[in-house]
Amino acid sequence: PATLKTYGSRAELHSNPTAKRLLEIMQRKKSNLCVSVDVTTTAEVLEIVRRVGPSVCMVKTHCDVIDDFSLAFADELVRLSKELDFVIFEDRKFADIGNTVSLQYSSGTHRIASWSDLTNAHPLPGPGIISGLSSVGVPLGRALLLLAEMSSKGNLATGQYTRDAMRMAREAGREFVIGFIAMRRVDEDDAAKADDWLIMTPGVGLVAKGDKLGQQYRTPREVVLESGCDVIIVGRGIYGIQGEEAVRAEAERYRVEGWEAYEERLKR
Ligand code: S5P
Repeated sequence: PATLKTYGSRAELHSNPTAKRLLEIMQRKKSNLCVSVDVTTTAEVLEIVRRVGPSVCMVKTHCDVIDDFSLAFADELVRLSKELDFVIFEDRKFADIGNTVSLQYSSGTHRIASWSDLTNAHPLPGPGIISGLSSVGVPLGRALLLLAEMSSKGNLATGQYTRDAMRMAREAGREFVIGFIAMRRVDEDDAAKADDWLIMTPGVGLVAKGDKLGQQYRTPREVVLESGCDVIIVGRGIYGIQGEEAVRAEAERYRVEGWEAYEERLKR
């Protein structure tokens, strides 16, 4: 199963260039940490990225919450992703018909496909959402995650919905869809067939157990060791810490926690 293979060796199981690059970065930097930079100015985003960049394999954005978003900002983020060696994940959560999402992905103010290596989509609208996004993303070497589960209290992505999300990914093939947002290893059936999916997991915190709006947190150890997930996604637990030096130190603390949980998992 994927949980017993190294990140580096799993790179060979992927043909998608973003999946390969991400797994190689994880191995090289000893990091399964993605920092979610959910702040509202380009200056703050770049400042946080410069601080946490050396500790992460991936930076996750919500470009639609940034007051002064521009394509020049996106260029700088891409430059930093090369300098500091990480993948960019715009957490757009597409959820419309294929034609609409292809326009939302390629065009508008944000032109997400032009700068973001990875994005995600809800499987809710059916397989057309994958076809629409892949028509834009595949020629650029981009990749997609499907939201098979969510971290928030009372969410509807459970049971048969989660299984149907998995089936949709399998049927789409592995050229563009590289894995899932999920809370646990949802791909146990596929592991037997040597199909490797990346499981990326938000709702991670070492201190808080949740927020006032339904978010639920687990520790890196619970997520990586006990639930077998590949990437931990941490937002406020890192960028919410007071003090610039403290943000850097907190990212490093989560990197070490996530990596130790992974190393322990390999020994099982
Ligand atoms: O189920 C989900 C899926 C996502 S992508 N739950 C989530 O929290 N997210 C995102 O992860 C969310 O949009 C936010 O950007 C991040 C979690 O942030 P935190 O501050 O709660 O760590």
